[in-house]
Amino acid sequence: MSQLLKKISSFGKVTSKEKRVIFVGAKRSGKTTAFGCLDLACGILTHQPNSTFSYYIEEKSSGISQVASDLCQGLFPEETPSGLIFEAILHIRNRSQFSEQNIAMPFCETAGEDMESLTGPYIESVYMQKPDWQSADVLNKYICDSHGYIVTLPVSETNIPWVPAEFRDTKDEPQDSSGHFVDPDLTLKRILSAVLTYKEKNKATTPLIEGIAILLTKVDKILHFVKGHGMNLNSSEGQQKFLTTYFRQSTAVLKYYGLGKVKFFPVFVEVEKKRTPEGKVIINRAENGKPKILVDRENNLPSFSKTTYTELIQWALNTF
Ligand SMILES: Nc1nc2c(ncn2[C@@H]2O[C@H](COP(=O)(O)OP(=O)(O)OP(=O)(O)O)[C@@H](O)[C@H]2O)c(=O)[nH]1
Ligand SMILES: [Mg+2]
Repeated sequence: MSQLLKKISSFGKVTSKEKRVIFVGAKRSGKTTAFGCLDLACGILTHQPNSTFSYYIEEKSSGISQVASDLCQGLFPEETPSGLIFEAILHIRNRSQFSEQNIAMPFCETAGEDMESLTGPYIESVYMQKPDWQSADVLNKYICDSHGYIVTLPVSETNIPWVPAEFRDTKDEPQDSSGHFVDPDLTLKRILSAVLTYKEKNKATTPLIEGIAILLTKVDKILHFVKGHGMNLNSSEGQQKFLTTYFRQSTAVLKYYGLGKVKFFPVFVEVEKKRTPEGKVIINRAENGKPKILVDRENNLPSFSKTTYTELIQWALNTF
């Protein structure tokens, strides 16, 4: 680099303030798995030749950095204990000669029921505010005063009637604390409504939402059938049709934000399957009863939607 260029870059380097993009979703919607996949995708991007990208993980719960290596071993993460607020913050950075961009992505461990009690005060009327309003307020501000959101919506038999039989006996469906199935669409709608209500009430002080990503998780369950239902998830019409059919309530709130700001990312890890002599497809399971993940031993990676995760990181860097 010439002396002149060195001088310019040391004076003129634009370092953006760290933007905050919160990662939220219902319990069992695949957040921790998505975190592990993002960790792996970040690693891939970091190690590309001449890469300007780097990242680090701020651990908030012990074991979170284990997730990526567990996925490489074919194992899904353990259930995140309820009561934690953030399990990790993923910090990503793109540093070129003249600019530097920093984004923090806190993984909000708001198992559905926690999130509802925390965001409740902003949904209910002033006459029905909960006693924990004060503590909820701090968290609400942290969540609501963010520049963007990545929200997980899982493919689930609760929403999509044609999820194939082998995926119907799993224990991975979204549930509340008493074991009742919950509709991930409804949970997400509540989270989005709470953020929206907060932003409307605090227009002068809270940052505008610059982007929202919908991470449709567990897409491997329907990957081979979705086109047959007239919904090509790689086309924007197909995505629209899919979302408005199966995630009606969340999509309605997102429309209010302006769908132009919303980007859709279908993601998955692939699970091991086998066919019985009778022709029935069954999923191989680990000792803890969770499905086993298909592993690409050659590259020491799980079989997952690598390209889409890379696109998600690019989207974050281009949007914030
Ligand atoms: N088939 C399939 N199953 C998945 C995928 N991602 C997650 N799962 C299943 O969903 C379960 C829950 O995923 P997690 O990543 O733990 O979800 P979470 O949102 O962190 O859940 P909690 O921490 O319990 O709130 C896993 O144990 C798997 O059984 C996927 O891409 N494909
Ligand atoms: Mg989790």
